[in-house]
Amino acid sequence: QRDPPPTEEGWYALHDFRTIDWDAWREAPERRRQRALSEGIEYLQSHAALEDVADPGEFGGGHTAVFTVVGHKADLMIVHLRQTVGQVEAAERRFERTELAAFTEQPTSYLSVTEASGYTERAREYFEGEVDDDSGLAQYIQQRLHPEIPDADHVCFYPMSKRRQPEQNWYDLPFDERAEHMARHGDIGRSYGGKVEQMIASSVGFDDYEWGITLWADDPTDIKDLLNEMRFDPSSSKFADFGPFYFGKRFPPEDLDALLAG
Ligand code: 76R
Repeated sequence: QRDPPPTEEGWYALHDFRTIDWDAWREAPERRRQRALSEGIEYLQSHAALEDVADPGEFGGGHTAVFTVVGHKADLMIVHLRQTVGQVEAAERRFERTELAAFTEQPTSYLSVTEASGYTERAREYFEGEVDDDSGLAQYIQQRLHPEIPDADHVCFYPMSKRRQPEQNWYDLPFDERAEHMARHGDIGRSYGGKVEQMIASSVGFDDYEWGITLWADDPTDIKDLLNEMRFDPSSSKFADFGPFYFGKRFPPEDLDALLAG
Protein backbone atom coordinates (compact mmCIF):
# COMPACT_ATOMS: atom_id res chain seq x y z
CA GLN A 1 0.00 0.00 0.00
CA ARG A 2 2.64 2.47 1.06
CA ASP A 3 5.22 1.10 -1.35
CA PRO A 4 7.72 3.57 -2.72
CA PRO A 5 7.35 3.98 -6.48
CA PRO A 6 9.87 2.04 -8.54
CA THR A 7 12.36 4.47 -10.08
CA GLU A 8 15.04 4.55 -12.70
CA GLU A 9 18.03 6.87 -12.58
CA GLY A 10 20.09 8.47 -15.33
CA TRP A 11 22.74 11.15 -15.18
CA TYR A 12 24.14 12.73 -12.02
CA ALA A 13 23.62 16.48 -11.95
CA LEU A 14 25.69 19.11 -10.20
CA HIS A 15 24.33 22.65 -10.18
CA ASP A 16 27.52 24.58 -9.39
CA PHE A 17 26.83 28.19 -8.38
CA ARG A 18 29.54 30.87 -8.50
CA THR A 19 29.66 34.48 -7.47
CA ILE A 20 32.30 36.79 -8.92
CA ASP A 21 34.43 38.80 -6.53
CA TRP A 22 34.05 42.07 -8.43
CA ASP A 23 36.37 44.04 -6.15
CA ALA A 24 39.21 41.56 -6.56
CA TRP A 25 38.52 41.48 -10.30
CA ARG A 26 38.73 45.26 -10.70
CA GLU A 27 41.92 45.44 -8.66
CA ALA A 28 43.71 42.59 -10.46
CA PRO A 29 46.45 43.38 -12.98
CA GLU A 30 45.43 43.15 -16.64
CA ARG A 31 47.73 40.15 -17.24
CA ARG A 32 46.02 38.08 -14.53
CA ARG A 33 42.58 39.08 -15.77
CA GLN A 34 43.46 37.98 -19.30
CA ARG A 35 44.69 34.63 -18.01
CA ALA A 36 41.53 34.19 -15.90
CA LEU A 37 39.35 34.97 -18.92
CA SER A 38 41.13 32.62 -21.30
CA GLU A 39 41.30 29.79 -18.75
CA GLY A 40 37.65 30.35 -17.80
CA ILE A 41 36.44 30.32 -21.40
CA GLU A 42 38.61 27.30 -22.22
CA TYR A 43 37.25 25.43 -19.18
CA LEU A 44 33.62 26.20 -19.96
CA GLN A 45 33.96 25.39 -23.65
CA SER A 46 35.87 22.15 -23.16
CA HIS A 47 33.38 20.93 -20.55
CA ALA A 48 30.44 21.92 -22.73
CA ALA A 49 32.11 19.90 -25.48
CA LEU A 50 32.56 17.02 -22.99
CA GLU A 51 36.29 16.84 -23.65
CA ASP A 52 36.63 15.55 -20.08
CA VAL A 53 34.51 12.46 -20.76
CA ALA A 54 36.68 9.55 -21.88
CA ASP A 55 33.86 7.08 -22.52
CA PRO A 56 30.69 8.84 -23.67
CA GLY A 57 28.62 5.64 -23.46
CA GLU A 58 25.28 4.96 -25.08
CA PHE A 59 23.75 8.38 -24.34
CA GLY A 60 26.69 10.63 -25.15
CA GLY A 61 28.18 10.97 -21.69
CA GLY A 62 26.36 14.07 -20.43
CA HIS A 63 26.30 17.83 -20.90
CA THR A 64 27.68 20.97 -19.33
CA ALA A 65 25.78 24.22 -19.77
CA VAL A 66 26.39 27.66 -18.33
CA PHE A 67 23.81 30.21 -17.19
CA THR A 68 23.95 33.61 -15.59
CA VAL A 69 21.96 34.04 -12.37
CA VAL A 70 20.05 37.27 -11.83
CA GLY A 71 20.25 38.91 -8.40
CA HIS A 72 22.41 38.51 -5.34
CA LYS A 73 22.34 34.73 -4.87
CA ALA A 74 24.96 33.96 -7.53
CA ASP A 75 26.41 35.23 -10.80
CA LEU A 76 26.82 31.95 -12.67
CA MET A 77 25.22 28.52 -12.58
CA ILE A 78 27.24 25.77 -14.24
CA VAL A 79 25.20 22.59 -14.73
CA HIS A 80 27.21 19.39 -15.16
CA LEU A 81 25.35 16.21 -16.17
CA ARG A 82 27.54 13.11 -16.09
CA GLN A 83 27.37 9.33 -15.87
CA THR A 84 29.03 9.08 -12.46
CA VAL A 85 29.42 11.11 -9.27
CA GLY A 86 33.19 10.93 -9.83
CA GLN A 87 32.91 12.63 -13.23
CA VAL A 88 30.74 15.38 -11.79
CA GLU A 89 33.20 15.89 -8.95
CA ALA A 90 36.16 15.96 -11.35
CA ALA A 91 34.45 18.66 -13.43
CA GLU A 92 33.90 20.74 -10.30
CA ARG A 93 37.50 20.28 -9.12
CA ARG A 94 38.95 21.12 -12.53
CA PHE A 95 37.27 24.50 -12.36
CA GLU A 96 39.09 25.22 -9.09
CA ARG A 97 42.38 24.86 -10.95
CA THR A 98 41.59 27.71 -13.39
CA GLU A 99 42.76 31.24 -12.71
CA LEU A 100 39.12 32.35 -13.02
CA ALA A 101 38.22 30.33 -9.91
CA ALA A 102 40.49 32.60 -7.85
CA PHE A 103 37.98 35.38 -8.55
CA THR A 104 34.91 33.34 -7.61
CA GLU A 105 33.19 31.94 -4.55
CA GLN A 106 30.82 28.99 -4.48
CA PRO A 107 27.83 30.28 -2.47
CA THR A 108 25.96 27.01 -2.92
CA SER A 109 25.68 23.90 -5.08
CA TYR A 110 23.21 21.09 -5.59
CA LEU A 111 23.79 17.39 -6.30
CA SER A 112 21.07 15.11 -7.67
CA VAL A 113 20.40 12.31 -10.15
CA THR A 114 17.81 12.40 -12.93
CA GLU A 115 14.88 10.17 -12.05
CA ALA A 116 11.79 8.68 -13.64
CA SER A 117 9.23 7.19 -11.28
CA GLY A 118 6.85 4.35 -12.00
CA TYR A 119 3.52 5.83 -11.00
CA THR A 120 1.89 4.73 -14.25
CA GLU A 121 1.44 1.07 -15.14
CA ARG A 122 3.14 1.62 -18.50
CA ALA A 123 6.21 3.10 -16.83
CA ARG A 124 6.36 0.10 -14.48
CA GLU A 125 6.13 -2.22 -17.49
CA TYR A 126 9.03 -0.37 -19.06
CA PHE A 127 11.11 -0.71 -15.90
CA GLU A 128 10.34 -4.46 -15.96
CA GLY A 129 11.72 -4.69 -19.48
CA GLU A 130 8.30 -5.43 -20.97
CA VAL A 131 8.21 -2.42 -23.33
CA ASP A 132 10.07 -2.18 -26.62
CA ASP A 133 13.10 0.15 -26.51
CA ASP A 134 11.92 1.80 -29.76
CA SER A 135 8.51 2.72 -28.31
CA GLY A 136 7.51 6.32 -27.66
CA LEU A 137 7.33 5.60 -23.93
CA ALA A 138 10.87 4.20 -23.81
CA GLN A 139 12.18 7.24 -25.64
CA TYR A 140 10.25 9.61 -23.38
CA ILE A 141 11.70 8.00 -20.26
CA GLN A 142 15.21 7.90 -21.68
CA GLN A 143 14.91 11.57 -22.63
CA ARG A 144 13.97 12.40 -19.03
CA LEU A 145 16.92 10.40 -17.70
CA HIS A 146 19.45 11.67 -20.26
CA PRO A 147 18.05 15.09 -21.13
CA GLU A 148 19.27 17.50 -23.75
CA ILE A 149 19.83 20.88 -22.17
CA PRO A 150 17.55 23.05 -24.29
CA ASP A 151 18.72 26.24 -25.95
CA ALA A 152 15.92 28.26 -24.30
CA ASP A 153 16.78 31.78 -23.14
CA HIS A 154 15.77 31.36 -19.49
CA VAL A 155 16.37 28.86 -16.72
CA CYS A 156 14.82 28.38 -13.29
CA PHE A 157 16.25 26.07 -10.63
CA TYR A 158 14.96 25.21 -7.16
CA PRO A 159 15.04 22.32 -4.74
CA MET A 160 11.84 20.91 -3.22
CA SER A 161 10.58 18.17 -0.95
CA LYS A 162 7.25 16.48 -0.39
CA ARG A 163 5.65 17.30 2.93
CA ARG A 164 5.74 15.04 6.00
CA GLN A 165 3.23 16.56 8.42
CA PRO A 166 0.55 14.77 10.44
CA GLU A 167 -2.32 15.82 8.13
CA GLN A 168 -0.28 16.27 4.97
CA ASN A 169 2.16 13.41 4.72
CA TRP A 170 3.01 12.41 1.15
CA TYR A 171 4.92 9.38 2.41
CA ASP A 172 1.89 8.09 4.30
CA LEU A 173 -0.44 8.17 1.28
CA PRO A 174 -1.33 4.88 -0.35
CA PHE A 175 0.43 4.30 -3.67
CA ASP A 176 -2.78 4.73 -5.72
CA GLU A 177 -3.49 8.11 -4.20
CA ARG A 178 0.04 9.34 -4.96
CA ALA A 179 -0.29 7.97 -8.51
CA GLU A 180 -3.53 9.95 -8.96
CA HIS A 181 -1.84 13.13 -7.76
CA MET A 182 1.07 12.56 -10.11
CA ALA A 183 -1.27 11.96 -13.06
CA ARG A 184 -2.96 15.33 -12.49
CA HIS A 185 0.42 16.93 -11.94
CA GLY A 186 1.63 15.47 -15.25
CA ASP A 187 -1.49 16.78 -17.04
CA ILE A 188 -0.68 20.32 -15.96
CA GLY A 189 2.95 19.86 -16.96
CA ARG A 190 2.07 18.53 -20.39
CA SER A 191 -0.27 21.45 -21.07
CA TYR A 192 2.93 23.58 -21.18
CA GLY A 193 4.48 21.29 -23.79
CA GLY A 194 6.55 23.26 -26.30
CA LYS A 195 6.80 26.18 -23.87
CA VAL A 196 8.52 24.82 -20.74
CA GLU A 197 10.98 21.94 -20.55
CA GLN A 198 11.93 20.37 -17.24
CA MET A 199 14.53 18.16 -15.62
CA ILE A 200 13.44 16.31 -12.47
CA ALA A 201 16.32 14.91 -10.43
CA SER A 202 16.16 13.15 -7.08
CA SER A 203 18.46 14.41 -4.36
CA VAL A 204 17.44 11.97 -1.61
CA GLY A 205 20.70 11.14 0.13
CA PHE A 206 22.62 13.66 -1.97
CA ASP A 207 21.44 17.08 -0.87
CA ASP A 208 19.17 18.96 1.51
CA TYR A 209 15.85 18.60 -0.31
CA GLU A 210 14.34 15.60 -2.10
CA TRP A 211 14.40 16.85 -5.69
CA GLY A 212 16.12 19.47 -7.79
CA ILE A 213 13.83 21.01 -10.41
CA THR A 214 15.32 22.72 -13.46
CA LEU A 215 12.98 24.44 -15.91
CA TRP A 216 13.77 26.08 -19.24
CA ALA A 217 11.66 28.45 -21.30
CA ASP A 218 12.10 31.26 -23.79
CA ASP A 219 9.40 33.34 -22.11
CA PRO A 220 9.91 33.74 -18.32
CA THR A 221 6.17 34.18 -17.73
CA ASP A 222 5.55 30.64 -19.04
CA ILE A 223 7.62 29.37 -16.10
CA LYS A 224 5.71 31.57 -13.69
CA ASP A 225 2.33 30.49 -15.12
CA LEU A 226 3.23 26.79 -14.95
CA LEU A 227 4.45 27.01 -11.35
CA ASN A 228 1.47 29.09 -10.36
CA GLU A 229 -0.94 26.57 -11.85
CA MET A 230 0.87 23.72 -10.05
CA ARG A 231 0.65 25.60 -6.74
CA PHE A 232 -3.14 25.29 -6.93
CA ASP A 233 -2.95 21.56 -7.64
CA PRO A 234 -2.92 19.30 -4.53
CA SER A 235 0.38 17.61 -5.44
CA SER A 236 1.98 21.02 -4.79
CA SER A 237 -0.60 22.94 -2.72
CA LYS A 238 -0.89 20.18 -0.10
CA PHE A 239 2.39 18.35 -0.40
CA ALA A 240 5.24 20.54 -1.69
CA ASP A 241 7.86 22.48 0.26
CA PHE A 242 10.23 24.65 -1.70
CA GLY A 243 13.80 25.80 -1.23
CA PRO A 244 15.37 28.91 -2.74
CA PHE A 245 14.75 29.80 -6.38
CA TYR A 246 17.46 30.75 -8.86
CA PHE A 247 16.56 32.43 -12.13
CA GLY A 248 18.88 33.22 -14.99
CA LYS A 249 19.75 33.18 -18.64
CA ARG A 250 21.59 30.89 -21.02
CA PHE A 251 25.18 32.05 -21.26
CA PRO A 252 27.57 31.21 -24.10
CA PRO A 253 31.06 30.79 -22.51
CA GLU A 254 32.68 33.11 -25.07
CA ASP A 255 30.58 35.96 -23.60
CA LEU A 256 32.62 35.75 -20.40
CA ASP A 257 34.71 38.59 -21.81
CA ALA A 258 31.69 40.88 -22.04
CA LEU A 259 30.30 39.78 -18.66
CA LEU A 260 33.54 40.62 -16.86
CA ALA A 261 34.40 43.75 -18.85
CA GLY A 262 33.56 47.08 -17.28
O1 76R B 1 1.93 11.27 -16.59
C1 76R B 1 3.13 11.59 -16.58
O2 76R B 1 3.90 11.41 -17.54
C2 76R B 1 3.64 12.21 -15.34
C3 76R B 1 5.08 12.44 -15.51
C4 76R B 1 5.62 13.20 -14.36
C5 76R B 1 6.11 12.67 -13.16
C6 76R B 1 6.17 11.24 -12.69
C7 76R B 1 5.81 14.62 -14.33
C8 76R B 1 5.44 15.49 -15.34
N1 76R B 1 6.40 14.94 -13.15
C9 76R B 1 6.62 13.78 -12.42
C10 76R B 1 7.22 13.66 -11.19
MN1 76R B 1 6.88 16.80 -12.51
N2 76R B 1 7.41 18.63 -11.92
C11 76R B 1 7.73 18.99 -10.64
C12 76R B 1 7.79 20.41 -10.56
O3 76R B 1 6.88 23.61 -8.49
C13 76R B 1 6.17 22.62 -8.25
O4 76R B 1 5.01 22.75 -7.77
C14 76R B 1 6.68 21.25 -8.53
C15 76R B 1 8.01 21.22 -9.29
C16 76R B 1 7.53 20.90 -11.83
C17 76R B 1 7.49 22.34 -12.26
C18 76R B 1 7.28 19.78 -12.68
C19 76R B 1 6.96 19.86 -14.02
N3 76R B 1 7.50 16.04 -10.74
C20 76R B 1 7.62 14.71 -10.42
C21 76R B 1 8.19 14.58 -9.12
C22 76R B 1 8.52 13.26 -8.41
C23 76R B 1 7.37 12.76 -7.60
C24 76R B 1 7.64 11.39 -7.06
O5 76R B 1 8.26 10.57 -7.74
O6 76R B 1 7.19 11.12 -5.93
C25 76R B 1 8.40 15.86 -8.65
C26 76R B 1 8.99 16.27 -7.33
C27 76R B 1 7.96 16.76 -9.67
C28 76R B 1 7.96 18.13 -9.57
N4 76R B 1 6.25 17.52 -14.34
C29 76R B 1 5.76 16.83 -15.40
C30 76R B 1 6.48 18.83 -14.78
C31 76R B 1 6.11 18.92 -16.17
C32 76R B 1 6.25 20.18 -17.00
C33 76R B 1 5.65 17.68 -16.54
C34 76R B 1 5.16 17.24 -17.93
C35 76R B 1 6.37 16.61 -18.54
C36 76R B 1 6.30 16.08 -19.92
O7 76R B 1 5.23 15.80 -20.46
O8 76R B 1 7.41 15.89 -20.50
